[in-house]
Amino acid sequence: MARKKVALIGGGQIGGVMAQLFASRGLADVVLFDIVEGLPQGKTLDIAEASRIDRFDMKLKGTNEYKDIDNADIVIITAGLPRKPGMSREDLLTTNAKIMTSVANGVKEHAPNSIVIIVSNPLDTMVTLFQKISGFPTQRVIGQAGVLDSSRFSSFIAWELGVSVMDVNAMVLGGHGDTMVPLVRYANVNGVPIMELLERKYNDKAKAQEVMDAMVTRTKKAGGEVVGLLKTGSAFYSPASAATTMATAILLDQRRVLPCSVYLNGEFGVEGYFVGVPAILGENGVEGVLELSLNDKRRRTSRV
Ligand code: A3D
Repeated sequence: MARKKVALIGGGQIGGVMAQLFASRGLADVVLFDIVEGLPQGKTLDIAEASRIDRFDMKLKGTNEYKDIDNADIVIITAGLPRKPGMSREDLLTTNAKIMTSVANGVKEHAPNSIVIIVSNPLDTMVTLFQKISGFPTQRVIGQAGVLDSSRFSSFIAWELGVSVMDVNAMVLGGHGDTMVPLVRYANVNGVPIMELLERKYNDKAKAQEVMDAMVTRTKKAGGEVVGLLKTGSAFYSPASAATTMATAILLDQRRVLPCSVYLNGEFGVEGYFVGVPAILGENGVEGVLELSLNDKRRRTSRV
């Protein structure tokens, strides 16, 4: 079987971590593209020089030329400015829309059959813009947000209950920002509803609700919490893990159910928008959408 090729557009913080994850996990050969000369070349050389230590032989190439992404199976886009303290994701719109326009044209020309995962913010707008400019079939255009937001929500639940995060299942749907919707009713520890566990822990319904509300609020503001601490940029380890997990599901045709921003064709009663919903990811990209019932408030806030 031929090796798979992943092209990472944007060799900044998230792009660099992803390059290391793909190579060290033996998932695919990696091309790291950036407009800054030397940056992707330096990062890929640095990662490749750890190959003996981490025991991988995937090829890594840093480049400033689109021709090097030719025939990539998967393209992951992180090109664009990240937030600084005090900025909303929407503040990035004007600059990142220009960047996304040039990236979409480059990907359309050089990797026209690829499946594309977008991470650049503001996420939902960037996904829509990429699809419009590239004209790619919507099945092959996917936004990363829900995998990270769900992991954050699951982590807060695990820390609160003192259980392994591996046994926590919690999903966040909707947009990546104020409109995200952590699904409290469906959150569970190996099938046991979280609210039931919180009520047992505190022996007080009101207190349990207060604790859950605080975790929901922290999840919605989790990106900003990291920005406030780092001061120079936004989260990058966890977004890199999230996008790599989505790409892995596609590369290995795992049909994993992951919350992602995907184009809806009537699912959840929505037609023609990219929305964060549970999607089945496999070798063709979006293989399906899992529908679930939401109450009216959740429907309105998430546009689902
Ligand atoms: P950063 O470390 O600044 O990397 C961005 C890279 O993009 C830089 O190296 C730039 O040189 C490069 N770049 C700029 N213009 C172009 C271009 N035209 N073509 C190719 N590369 C270009 O940022 P980062 O890696 O921390 O974040 C990247 C993006 O992801 C930002 O927009 C963040 O807001 C976003 N982000 C999204 C999430 C989600 O969960 C959706 C989480 C964290 C960050």
